[in-house]
Amino acid sequence: MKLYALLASALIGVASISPSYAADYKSEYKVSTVVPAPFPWGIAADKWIELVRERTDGRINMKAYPGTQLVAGEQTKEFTAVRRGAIDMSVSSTINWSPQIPEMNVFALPFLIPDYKAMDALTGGPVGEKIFEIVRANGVEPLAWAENGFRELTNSKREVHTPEDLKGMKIRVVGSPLFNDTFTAFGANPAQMSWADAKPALTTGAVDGQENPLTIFTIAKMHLVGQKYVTTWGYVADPLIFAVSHEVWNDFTPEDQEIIRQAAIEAGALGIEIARKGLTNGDDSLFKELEGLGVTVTHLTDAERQQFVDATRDVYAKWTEIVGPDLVKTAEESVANR
Ligand code: X2X
Repeated sequence: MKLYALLASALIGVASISPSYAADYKSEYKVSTVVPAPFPWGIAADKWIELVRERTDGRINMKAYPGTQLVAGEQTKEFTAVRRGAIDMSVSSTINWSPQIPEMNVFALPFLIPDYKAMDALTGGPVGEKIFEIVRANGVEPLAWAENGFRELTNSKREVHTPEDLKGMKIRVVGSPLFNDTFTAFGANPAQMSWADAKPALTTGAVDGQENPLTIFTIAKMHLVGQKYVTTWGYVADPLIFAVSHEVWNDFTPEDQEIIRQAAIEAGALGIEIARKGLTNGDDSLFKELEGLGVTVTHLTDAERQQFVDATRDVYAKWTEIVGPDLVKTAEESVANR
């Protein structure tokens, strides 16, 4: 009798709380990324998934779909798919969303961001807020920032110290046409292609080089596809955004929304920490690792770097108009006051 009573009250309990969740929840939420763990990007996505699972006792089941496979590898079409609800959730590069959201090109304005402190000042300040507002107005809920990193130049041909060294080199780029403009201004020959096509193109020599954070270089073992030269120039930075399509976001209870948001913030902090490991705070182990792989790492002198900066001033001016002069001004102020 006692057992029946217990069981009955347990069932009533379940029945009375179930309408507040579960009813409309999917059995799986698909999380799009470009690269999986052990890239810092994939680790950040996995952490998000794990924290949400733990904190909802498995009620919210997210699963990572790397390689932007949900859009057949076409990473610059990811945002449209998230907006339409064809992708539930994502951890996404601003580069890949910049073809649809011109303001996101702010992070790729050549040489706007001199260091990590400046990157933090942008994502953590009014620029980050503005970008989140725009994403939200487009039907996607932005939750937190993580990081792919500073994109450094690599190639199979020679050490690159100045634009002269880059002349005529075929360089793989991705994102909005800003990247084509920048590499054309350097005197290189840019070729736009997805990440899925990049490694084969490097392997066959269809392209000579590419630009990506050094964690991408080491984990993807780019030295094995002929990339023998790395130039650290810090020309653009690549933050990542945790996001949820409003199509599914609006189905979550406010409590679950808060769990998902908080988990993204924590996963983002971890992602940023890993993305910077070996590259900052007096820890240069990643550069040592590169040298150990037989890669020549060229750190530019200020005068050499200035030549690249000078080469891109017209591109910077042109894209300031596209990004929006007010947002660029805010960004420049955030960097100056960091
Ligand atoms: O495609 C790239 O270069 C990558 C992996 O860094 C991005 O998705 C922006």
